[in-house]
Amino acid sequence: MRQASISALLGAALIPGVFAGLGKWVGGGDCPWGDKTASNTHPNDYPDTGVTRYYDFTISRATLAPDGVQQSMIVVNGQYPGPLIEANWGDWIEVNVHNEIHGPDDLTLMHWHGLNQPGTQYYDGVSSISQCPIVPGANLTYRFRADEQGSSWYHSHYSAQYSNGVVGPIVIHGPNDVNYDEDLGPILFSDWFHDSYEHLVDLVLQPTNGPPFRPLSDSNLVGGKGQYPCANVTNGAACTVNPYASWEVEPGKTYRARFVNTGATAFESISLDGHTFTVIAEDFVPVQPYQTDFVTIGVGQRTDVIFTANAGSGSFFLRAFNSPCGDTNGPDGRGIIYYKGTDPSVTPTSQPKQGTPNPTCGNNPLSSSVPQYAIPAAEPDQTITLTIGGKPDAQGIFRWSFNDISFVGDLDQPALFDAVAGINLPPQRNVYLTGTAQTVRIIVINTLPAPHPMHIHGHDFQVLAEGQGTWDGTIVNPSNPSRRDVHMSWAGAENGATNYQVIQYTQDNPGVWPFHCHIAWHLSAGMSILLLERPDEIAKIEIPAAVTDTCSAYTAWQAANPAVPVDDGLRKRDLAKRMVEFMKGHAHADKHHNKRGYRGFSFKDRDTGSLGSGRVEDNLAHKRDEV
Ligand SMILES: *[C@@H]1O[C@H](CO)[C@@H](O)[C@H](O)[C@H]1NC(C)=O
Ligand SMILES: *[C@@H]1O[C@H](CO)[C@@H](O)[C@H](O)[C@H]1NC(C)=O
Ligand SMILES: [Cu+2]
Repeated sequence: MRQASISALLGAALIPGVFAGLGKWVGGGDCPWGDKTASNTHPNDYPDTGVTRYYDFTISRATLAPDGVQQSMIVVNGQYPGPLIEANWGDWIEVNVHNEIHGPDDLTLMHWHGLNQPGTQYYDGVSSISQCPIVPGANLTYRFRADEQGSSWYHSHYSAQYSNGVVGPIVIHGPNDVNYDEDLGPILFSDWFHDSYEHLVDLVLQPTNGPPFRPLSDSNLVGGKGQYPCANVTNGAACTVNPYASWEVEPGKTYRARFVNTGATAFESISLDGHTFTVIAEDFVPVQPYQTDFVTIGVGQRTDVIFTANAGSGSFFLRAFNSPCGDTNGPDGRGIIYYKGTDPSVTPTSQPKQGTPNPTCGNNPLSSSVPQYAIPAAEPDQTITLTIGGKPDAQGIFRWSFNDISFVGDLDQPALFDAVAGINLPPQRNVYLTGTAQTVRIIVINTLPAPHPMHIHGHDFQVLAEGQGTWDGTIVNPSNPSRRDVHMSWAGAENGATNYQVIQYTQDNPGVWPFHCHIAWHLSAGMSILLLERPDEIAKIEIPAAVTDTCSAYTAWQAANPAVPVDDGLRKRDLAKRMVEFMKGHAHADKHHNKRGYRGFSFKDRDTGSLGSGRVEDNLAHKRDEV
């Protein structure tokens, strides 16, 4: 009886972080992709299923406790992580996104990470680029193709809003030439902050006159859950010890697990005690299976693995370690894989895998990443060299840049709208005209110590090379290089040394596409360029009225709500004061823990409103020295 009630407690209905196992495809009938296999089908050759999958999302505030500490969040359909979007390769997906963020009101919109939006860029859901934000009380229906297949996520692409919970998993079923018995579904990994995104962005964008402020996360969540040490709670928030997310396995079976990094800054090293992973997909690309004890994913990256339940019985920690590359007080994330018949509420005694240090914060070696469908590296028609930079601006605010330009968007003038109208984009959009080039190569040079998960919209890229020093032109696996949509640009360049990353993509999707760092704070501080692909064809894009209407609604809303500060591109302006009142309203006072603040930020401090210099000094104590 005890066991039954525990598994009921841990069931999908009560713990949305844990998904029930998935089928091989959605719906019954014949295999929706017919005889297409991963190795015989070009990734653009998606089936035409004629099916649309409908979803209805309401974005609202909620008080939840992912790591046991109650806090105010912004979530999809009342849950964290948000509901699973599940479709078959080639289906259409239609999601009606309702902004019901009130008390206080906030803007939102939704991005479908890794899907390429062929012909539908206006549904890419990126503020200042593909639409205006959805205003409170309004809604927008996105309709796009499941043009790639595998594992991914959706998230708000408005400021750093997703770091407060506006995320959820996507599974697109399609061919993978590696067999397995069961699909455990998506397992989301995320660093976690007990603080509002507005406040965090404010801190990041305070004048430091030096290196950037780097907020430390409080926890590392596995499957949307973590165990924050309640004794450390200092702001009076209620805290309980959450059960870890857990998944049941049966001896002898092989399982597919879909790891997704939905964090703000985390770099996750994932391992399963007592078991070895076989990697079968990276981002949306099925790869030749390779074995590893550790899977590494930066923000936005996904790795699908299979593992065989060959340990007989017992329970084992699924570990995610966000260190040394993450800025965190809580690097140690855990979930539990337990064999049928084992009580998942009993703490495993399993021992961690021994790993080798990864000081560059790099992904697994490029040489082991070989797509199942081979595409050779073509000669590029255009090569862009981007040097990552960063320095304080005239106000002393640290700005990230590519080739010395820090991206600034305009919320009420999406870049796509200008591009369709043939209006030249201003210099601060950091536009690279790639025109009709077939193949564009981008060499990213990192002269600074911070690692960056570099993400492209509208495409997968090939990763040709990475390393320290200067690229000598050697391509790793030139007949079939790694492909994905996020790749880590290494940390560790010091003393004038540089690291490089070489990627290239095929221009098969006209549009104005961001190529950006996926660390939320870096993007807020300008770390993006725009690729202007086939402008003549962009001019033919017909943006649906519902999308252009987001701008008139947004302009009207802003005029009617002049006191509500908003994001001026990708970053939030000056919201801390208002959030003080808001967070106070949500602090569930606990007599035992009512003295101090979040990680040293007390409500008393916040009551001073402006981020005065004393505050800044205190906060800066949390940063490390390098950028
Ligand atoms: C808003 O949602 C309603 C249904 O709730 C729907 O009829 C309408 O088309 C949606 N509007 C947009 C712009 O998507
Ligand atoms: C909790 O507090 C202890 C003692 O100050 C500290 O060592 C630890 O890092 C804290 N843990 C977190 C997750 O903040
Ligand atoms: Cu970055």
